[in-house]
Amino acid sequence: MKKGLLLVMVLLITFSMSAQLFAGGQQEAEDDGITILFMPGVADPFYYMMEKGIREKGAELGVNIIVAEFPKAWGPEVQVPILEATVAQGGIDMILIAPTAIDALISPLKKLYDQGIEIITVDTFLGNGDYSVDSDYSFPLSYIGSDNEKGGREMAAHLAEMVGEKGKVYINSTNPDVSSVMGRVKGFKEGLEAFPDMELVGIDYNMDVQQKATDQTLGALQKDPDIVGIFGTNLYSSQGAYQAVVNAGLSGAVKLATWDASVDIINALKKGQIDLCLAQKPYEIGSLAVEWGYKFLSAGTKIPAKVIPGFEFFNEGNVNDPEMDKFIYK
Ligand code: T6T
Repeated sequence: MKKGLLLVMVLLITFSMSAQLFAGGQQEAEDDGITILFMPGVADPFYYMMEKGIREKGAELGVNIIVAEFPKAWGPEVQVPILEATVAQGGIDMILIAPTAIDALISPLKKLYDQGIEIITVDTFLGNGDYSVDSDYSFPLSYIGSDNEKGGREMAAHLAEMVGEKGKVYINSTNPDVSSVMGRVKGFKEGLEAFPDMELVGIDYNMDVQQKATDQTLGALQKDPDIVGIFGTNLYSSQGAYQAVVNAGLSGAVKLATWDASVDIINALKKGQIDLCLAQKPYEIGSLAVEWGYKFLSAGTKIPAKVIPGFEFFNEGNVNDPEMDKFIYK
């Protein structure tokens, strides 16, 4: 009887110890008093992926993460009021923000910086993005995001190859004053210079409205029916341009080089209706931003002025490769 009781007690203790250990493994690190705010550019799958990276790294490091309301449209007039209202609630040590313009965000962010809040810009930057040289926009600690010019150059080379290095091409972009898409357009134009038989016939700005991108691309195809290739510089530009090419019955005939790996774009690539897609690494951008922010706030570690995760290209050869799945924005 006594032996039996002892056995039950041993079993109970073992069970409770392993339950505690298991729970410990699942637990997030303890909150150490650092609060970081994420201010996205707009409500889209790219920034949802970034939010995921931010939240998961925050949980791992014990950083308190606040995510501002996702702006429903792109632009400083929507983003700044959300930013200011969220910061006014207090307690923020650092802001990770995708500024929706290179110039209009300088003054609102400087005001917050002067109140003692550190800034890292993610995905987009202020001014020319060089925070290592003293200027009125060099107060952020770092830019963490893609090398958009490099991506644009590589995009041009791939598109040139797809169209036999000759013919007319068209760009659909979002804004003329947003660093990310500006860089992509600049790089693309530079990349085209290597192909003397290729001509850029136009560029339109859709202000991040997909239907506008469709209408503009249809207009460009009517004006220049011999366009052979189109570059969409972000998710909505790409999805809009894709829709235009489908509506015009030109799938396959006009090559589509797209930026941002949304599920819709990857599905279109699988169907052979899109030819190329550059996938950025938003999860990694978010995760790195929290990691560097934490190191700076907790130990004063200097953050490199630029932190650049790479990107990946989806094409018909690798789009069904399970290894590529993790680069789709889900
Ligand atoms: O392309 C991304 C981002 O990099 C850009 O700055 C804005 O548009 C996206 O969020 C895609 O919609």
